[in-house]
Amino acid sequence: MNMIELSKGMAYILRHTPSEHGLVLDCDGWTSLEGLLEVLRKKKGLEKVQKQDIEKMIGSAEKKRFEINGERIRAYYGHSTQKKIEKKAETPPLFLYHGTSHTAWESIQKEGLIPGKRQYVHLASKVEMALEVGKRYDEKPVLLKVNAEAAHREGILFYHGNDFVWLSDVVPAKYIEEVK
Ligand code: HQG
Repeated sequence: MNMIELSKGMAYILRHTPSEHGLVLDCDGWTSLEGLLEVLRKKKGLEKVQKQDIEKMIGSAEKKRFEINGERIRAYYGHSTQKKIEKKAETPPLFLYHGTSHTAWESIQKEGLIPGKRQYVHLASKVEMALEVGKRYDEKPVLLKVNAEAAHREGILFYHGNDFVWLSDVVPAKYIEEVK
């Protein structure tokens, strides 16, 4: 079984299209693991997928994207569903990073980082990770450094995605600088 296909299929369903697939997410993003397996089994190449395959994929993935708890499963971050996933606000590290394109940077300087289609802005606690995200848009991405401590102190909320991904609502431009 192709683990990348499995991970991508799960991300698409759990982050963006649960209801189109007959799944209901609760306010923390949890849904039925058995329900998800039934949906995945309709996809080419995933007809025989079992809970163990998902566990193996999660265990071997470089990035923690999903979490299983008993008979339930959820995506840690990335959601674009209408009903907002509730996150508990937490104290962020001093600085967080974001990799993006030069075009996006032009408007980020004016309006700050905005969630766009997703429910939250996604930030990385590690430079390398932000650069990797940015490379999806630009061979030489713009690396942005967010003064998370100052933003947090002045009332901007930050939430935990996974160990390396932090989430936020709009981050005003005054807390963001380009790392050259
Ligand atoms: C940009 C991956 C114009 C923003 C990663 C980004 C991440 C603006 C794009 C997760 C803007 C949104 C999410 C503004 C922000 N004007 N553009 N004011 N503010 N943008 O895909 O952060 O591998 O929704 O810079 O690791 O790229 O899938 O967000 O370029 O954690 O698990 O709008 O996806 O995780 O793009 O990536 P996205 P993202 P996975």
